[in-house]
Amino acid sequence: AAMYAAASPSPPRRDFISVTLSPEGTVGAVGYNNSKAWRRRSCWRKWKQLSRLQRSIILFLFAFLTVCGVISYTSVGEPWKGWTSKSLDEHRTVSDTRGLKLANPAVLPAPQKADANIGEYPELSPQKKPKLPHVRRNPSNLQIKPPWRDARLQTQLDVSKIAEEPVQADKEEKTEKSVISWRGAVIEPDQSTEPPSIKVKESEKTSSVDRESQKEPVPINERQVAVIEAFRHAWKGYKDFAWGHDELKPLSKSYSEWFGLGLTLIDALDTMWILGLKEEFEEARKWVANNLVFDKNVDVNLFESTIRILGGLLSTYHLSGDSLFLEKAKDIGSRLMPAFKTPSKIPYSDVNIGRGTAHPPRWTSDSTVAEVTSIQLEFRELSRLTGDEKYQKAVDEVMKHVHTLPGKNDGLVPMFINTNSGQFTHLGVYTLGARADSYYEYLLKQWIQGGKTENELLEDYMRAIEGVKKHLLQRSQPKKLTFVGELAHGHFSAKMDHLVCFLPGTLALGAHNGLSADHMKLAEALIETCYQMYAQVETGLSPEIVHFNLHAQKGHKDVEIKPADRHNLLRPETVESLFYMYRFTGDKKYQDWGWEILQNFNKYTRVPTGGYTSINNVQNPSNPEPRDKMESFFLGETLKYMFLLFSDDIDLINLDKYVFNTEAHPLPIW
Ligand code: DMJ
Repeated sequence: AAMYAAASPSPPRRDFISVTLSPEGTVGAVGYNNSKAWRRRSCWRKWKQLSRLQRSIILFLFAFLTVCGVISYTSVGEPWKGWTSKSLDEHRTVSDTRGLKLANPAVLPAPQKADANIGEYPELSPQKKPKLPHVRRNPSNLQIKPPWRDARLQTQLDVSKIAEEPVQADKEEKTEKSVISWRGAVIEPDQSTEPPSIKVKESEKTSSVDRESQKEPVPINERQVAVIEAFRHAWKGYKDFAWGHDELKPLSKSYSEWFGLGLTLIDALDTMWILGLKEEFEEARKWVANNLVFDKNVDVNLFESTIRILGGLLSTYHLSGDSLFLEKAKDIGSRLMPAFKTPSKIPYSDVNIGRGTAHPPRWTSDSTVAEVTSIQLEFRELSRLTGDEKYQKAVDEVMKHVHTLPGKNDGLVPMFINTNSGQFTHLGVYTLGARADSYYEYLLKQWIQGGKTENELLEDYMRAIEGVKKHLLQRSQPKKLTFVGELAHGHFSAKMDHLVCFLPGTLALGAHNGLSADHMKLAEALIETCYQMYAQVETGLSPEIVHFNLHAQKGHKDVEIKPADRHNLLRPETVESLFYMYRFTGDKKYQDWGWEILQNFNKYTRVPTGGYTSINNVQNPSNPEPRDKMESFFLGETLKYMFLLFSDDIDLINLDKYVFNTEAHPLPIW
């Protein structure tokens, strides 16, 4: 500072040092150099005045401190260097190697900035990852090996011997790992993987099955055998009466067509893989190879065909490593793209996959919010696998648009969005049920899929859950069950769709990934409610919609059912959430509840000649009024989640490696 001051035209007052610059530009040091020389001389004089003993002590201390310094540098310096370069790498991969420009810029905060934003979400308290109660085998890679097994042999198993004892060492290893806190979220470093380059490496695309093949098969238990038996029974009906068609009509021993694309068969492919049904899988594969043709003049619903067909093909490709499924996925994926050609880029609901044209439903130019925001996992994965960014770009654009759109109520979204204006319509109605449900699910799941780097998704998710707490949560009477109602123009309705029962599972998944412990508490309360939606009903099966009693009335249960709502479509949401709850808590009551539900499906919906059917009346055990339809999600989701719920093998679709799409098709976490 003194030098700059001396160089200025009118130097300020200088009290101690005078410096001038010589014409050659060298420092003509008057006071400064003289005083330095003077200090050097006076130090030397003082050193000389010391006794020999004093000098030896000082030299010894100096040598000792030098040695200590060198030792501590080698032990502390290396990890520090590693940590620093890791965080630099993280920054680099986020901004450079993505390959595709993300709509939501991916920002993985560097560890040293961990606390920077704490306070913005005070409700997010760091939570330790729950300890896993199950036996864990060698760390596995991405895929599972086909567990081909003969289910008949498994009935002889001694179920009591099946993995129950917790593995302490492994638990400790888990909790010891350091965490990165971001806005209060605790994120395991090994989960916070770098975002993928847009095209997955060739080796990753094909070899995941081989990498798993070292694993020894885990024996299955009696309940899983019962699921396999149920699946085989359902499959028999489909095979005998509906082979290659969309849905089985088990009573009339025929089929119904929706898109004419073998919907049940495709939805069930990865379930067969997971259940180890080799013969059935091979037969279905042959049908896909020889008969599945997308070049058809047919209108399909973008959302339904994405989650069931594209999702089913992608997950089967990942589990089996068979490129046939990837080729088919690419084919259907590209045929769905015309849906995004709208003035607002919010996709139309329907696409003609043969003609390449798309349109909204006949009566409106609106699309459903859940539909346009629940196709992202699948299209993003398709981009990753093909290296073609157009799929991800299209769906990311939708999320980016919805992120900034006005009309939300504390993060809760309306149910419709206009494809011309891009604005929400029918404002003022908020639900976690039909038409909005999977918007919330996919916020969290995209965040997980992308390696927990896309902050806007997490922000929208956290805000929405706060919105749920603020506007939609109530307690019923007499059991004080916590439920999620609806809000219509400021009026609360105690109505809850069975569809909402995806929420406990999603909340638990968020908590497992480091979000607030409150979310887990809410998940526990809500799954109890979802179970009661079955347990309080005469058949032990939930209706499509329930109304909760807000006031205690003699002789009334918590759950009331309106005549128009008492059907059951074999839906998966409660079983899905039971699966997550069991995985994350190890509490066997969740398995027991699922077991009750399976038995009631068998009692009231099983058709003796093959297949299961939706029913019209869950309140009439003597005549539940079969509807004569087996939805594809019964095989795609309900039975798959049942099988996983009864499993103690956390590597059977490891939730730190896979994220399920909304149709229960597991896709890899990048
Ligand atoms: C499935 O197609 C999906 O789970 C979707 O998200 C909601 N509806 C059905 C199952 O109930």
